[in-house]
Amino acid sequence: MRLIVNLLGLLLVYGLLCLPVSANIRQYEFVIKEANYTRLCETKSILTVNGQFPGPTIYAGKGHKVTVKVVNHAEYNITLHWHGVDQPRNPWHDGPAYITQCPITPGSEFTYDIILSEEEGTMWWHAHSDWDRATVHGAIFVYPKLGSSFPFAKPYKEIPIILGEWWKGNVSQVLVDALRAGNDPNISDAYTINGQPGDLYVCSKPETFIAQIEHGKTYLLRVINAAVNNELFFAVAGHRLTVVGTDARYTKPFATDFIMITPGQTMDLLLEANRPLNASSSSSNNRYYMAAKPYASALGVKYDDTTTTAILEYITTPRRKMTTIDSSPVFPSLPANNDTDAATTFTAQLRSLASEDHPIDVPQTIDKRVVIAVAMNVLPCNENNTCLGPFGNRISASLNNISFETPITDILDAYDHQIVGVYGEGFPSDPPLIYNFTGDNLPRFLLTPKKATEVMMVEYNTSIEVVFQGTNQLTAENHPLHLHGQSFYVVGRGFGNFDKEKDPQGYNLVDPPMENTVGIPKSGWAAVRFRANNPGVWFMHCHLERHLTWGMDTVFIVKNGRTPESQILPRPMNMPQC
Ligand SMILES: *[C@@H]1O[C@H](CO)[C@@H](O)[C@H](O)[C@H]1NC(C)=O
Ligand SMILES: *[C@@H]1O[C@H](CO)[C@@H](O)[C@H](O)[C@H]1NC(C)=O
Ligand SMILES: *[C@@H]1O[C@H](CO)[C@@H](O)[C@H](O)[C@H]1NC(C)=O
Ligand SMILES: *[C@@H]1O[C@H](CO)[C@@H](O)[C@H](O)[C@H]1NC(C)=O
Ligand SMILES: *[C@@H]1O[C@H](CO)[C@@H](O)[C@H](O)[C@H]1NC(C)=O
Ligand SMILES: *[C@@H]1O[C@H](CO)[C@@H](O)[C@H](O)[C@H]1NC(C)=O
Ligand SMILES: *[C@@H]1O[C@H](CO)[C@@H](O)[C@H](O)[C@H]1NC(C)=O
Ligand SMILES: *[C@@H]1O[C@H](CO)[C@@H](O)[C@H](O)[C@H]1NC(C)=O
Ligand SMILES: *[C@@H]1O[C@H](CO)[C@@H](O)[C@H](O)[C@H]1NC(C)=O
Ligand SMILES: *[C@@H]1O[C@H](CO)[C@@H](O)[C@H](O)[C@H]1NC(C)=O
Ligand SMILES: [Cu+2]
Repeated sequence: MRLIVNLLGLLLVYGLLCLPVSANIRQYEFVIKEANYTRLCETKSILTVNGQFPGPTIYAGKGHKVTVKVVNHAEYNITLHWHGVDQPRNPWHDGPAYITQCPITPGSEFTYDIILSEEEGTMWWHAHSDWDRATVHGAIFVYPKLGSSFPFAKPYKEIPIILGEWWKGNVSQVLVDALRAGNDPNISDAYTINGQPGDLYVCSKPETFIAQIEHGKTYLLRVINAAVNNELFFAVAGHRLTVVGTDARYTKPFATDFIMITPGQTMDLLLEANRPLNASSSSSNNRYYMAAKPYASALGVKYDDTTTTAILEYITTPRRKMTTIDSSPVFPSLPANNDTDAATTFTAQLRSLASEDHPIDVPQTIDKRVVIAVAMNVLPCNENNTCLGPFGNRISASLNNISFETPITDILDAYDHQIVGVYGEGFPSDPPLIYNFTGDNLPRFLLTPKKATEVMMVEYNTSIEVVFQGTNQLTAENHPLHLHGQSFYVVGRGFGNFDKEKDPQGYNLVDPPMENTVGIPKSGWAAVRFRANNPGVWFMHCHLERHLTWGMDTVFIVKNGRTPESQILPRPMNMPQC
């Protein structure tokens, strides 16, 4: 049962912590359409699902199947991706445009099968075409199977916290302009919590998101970073948070005053409503700000340095009439925007729950190690750019010195039909050039990547380790690398250059966190392990949208195994055509 209360324009959304129905297949219809939204004193038309921003939440039980019929009533090509859902053997419905499908063109429709397996907790869905995901996104909540329960006391209610980014201008145009100029895209004008910028922005106060809570109860905050280009710190004034899950996997609980969350990640947090209640006072004394602001790791790159807020409000009895906020609620303390130590210390605490009911299976040995240098680059201009980028070039980005070129027909179809010429199988297993990746003053000749569409072929059931090596080329930055089709164990992270003799000795092979998006530390590296037992065509990319656009992407094709159960499902009849 879901309760939606619209009280004096203050929207409260709580899902009760059980599923409305126990049916194993749930069906949704998502209509892509433009809708007018007013934020920061200006009204503009944005792309939405069913007119909602953020879009509708998908509720499911562990292991269930969900279908979403997408009807495109907009004037844009679009695709949707179910972020964090492994989609066993089902790359057909994974979503990235020109990787696993051709776009859903205006006026047409496509039904996605979302096959859930091991995921339990919070995920999300978003558009995976151009920058449409700025406004086309929503939550996916996956509940324990009937008869099982959370690995912690059942929270009283849950509160979705969807962190987003808002541009006053047309986001599609921001992308077009950035590609034309060859320079950094316009920064956003606000961050949002559940679609609302909050009290610190002009014209936003009356619609700030307010979650009403009862003293003595425990709440589950399901936090999703759906921002386009920014990692974020998030905290709640007056309350410590207990992290219990990330990326739809449970973690060993730990208490923290703030979190750092990269685009693409989710975090499940318990909040105990344990502040003393001031029943005699005006409501402001029983209100606490929740706030998010950027963790901006790149030096010299312009970013939106504003702060979004929402409010936790204790319900007093007798219930007070809600009026506009008369005085400021307590504000949380958040790390400085450039506080890499704070980001690192927080992230280092994440560990898998690894309990009897939630076992893990970290590959103890590996068949193959792939090292991927993650770099910012520049390319010479062509007639389509005006060269406003560094050194009179245009900005680009790469993995192992290949700046991914998106094909005009999808890779999965080409793989399935053995069409040659769409992609090559030459994505290198190691950086083509070994240099001091995290050195200062790197020579300029390193900066130019190759533009190509190269994938990495992976034998079925390979135990694979991927080491992402951050580089200082152009700008050092924390890059959230996201893999489709499987989650991975983050076995190690560190600063400087990865040392293949020394660093593996420090790996956590006991209870590393399982994630689908890992932040590669600025001027550092991260090592992940997984068993490649999900055959398919799986996109891997930085989840900062501008880096994805510039080519910080590649594709892993996991080959079929020998048995029918280890092979890609047959191609659905209704795939969109290019
Ligand atoms: C948005 O508002 C403009 C101006 O009032 C109007 O022309 C347009 O039809 C509206 N769009 C939608 C989708 O309602
Ligand atoms: C980008 O920012 C510039 C400078 O603020 C502004 O003039 C321009 O309209 C913006 N572009 C878009 C598409 O919003
Ligand atoms: C936004 O910009 C895109 C790309 O230029 C354009 O196709 C679209 O019509 C614009 N949308 C609105 C609502 O102005
Ligand atoms: C309760 O609120 C009143 C009125 O705002 C204030 O004077 C008092 O200090 C508050 N008490 C506590 C314990 O915060
Ligand atoms: C962060 O920024 C502050 C203020 O600009 C500066 O003083 C400080 O040195 C910076 N810290 C780091 C770690 O870069
Ligand atoms: C410039 O853009 C046009 C239209 O998209 C395209 O046909 C052409 O190949 C582009 N030129 C280069 C050098 O990429
Ligand atoms: C790489 O560069 C860093 C930063 O300048 C320096 O501290 C380190 O010694 C260099 N490593 C090697 C192997 O040259
Ligand atoms: C990337 O490839 C280009 C073109 O082959 C080369 O000029 C450049 O030095 C390479 N850079 C690195 C870091 O491998
Ligand atoms: C995958 O590899 C593991 C470890 O080598 C092995 O136990 C398992 O049987 C393999 N599975 C398949 C389907 O080949
Ligand atoms: C939309 O997708 C179709 C099919 O791939 C393609 O032919 C068309 O050029 C695309 N339109 C735009 C505006 O990208
Ligand atoms: Cu990146």
